[in-house]
Amino acid sequence: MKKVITYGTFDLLHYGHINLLKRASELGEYLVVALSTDDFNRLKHKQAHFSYEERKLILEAIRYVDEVIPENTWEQKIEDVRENNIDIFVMGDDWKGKFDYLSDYCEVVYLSRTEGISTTKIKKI
Ligand code: C2G
Repeated sequence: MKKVITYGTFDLLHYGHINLLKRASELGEYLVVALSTDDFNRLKHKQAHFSYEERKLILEAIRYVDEVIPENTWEQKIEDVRENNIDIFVMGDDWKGKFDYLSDYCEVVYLSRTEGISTTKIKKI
């Protein structure tokens, strides 16, 4: 069973997130989402509207998502890949190149972002 992992805050969930999760899920048979905790969001200088528990509830309801785990630090990815027997790491291409170090442990795939939508834009509207 090919396992995929991706990371993010996924606040104010929108179709850009869904496009990413759908394509990520199509790369394997099982998709793990490492969801940024409220504390980690502070490290990312992000203020999510919904709490971790609320964002987790929403993500777990998505047909493409098989499991949600917490993302607490920048450094946990190698451990996550090993502990979860991950085959493919996926991120939107706004992160292109940033996680290439993971290619020693799994395949690294950057998928194109969906243009014209973002959580920031929704907040502004
Ligand atoms: N995304 C996308 N298209 C958009 C908006 C977001 O494809 N219009 C993707 C991002 O590229 C990312 C995922 O959706 O792969 C989640 O986006 P965010 O919640 O903004 O994630 P981010 O804060 O970038 O977290 O350790 C990695 C970080 O946790 C990444």
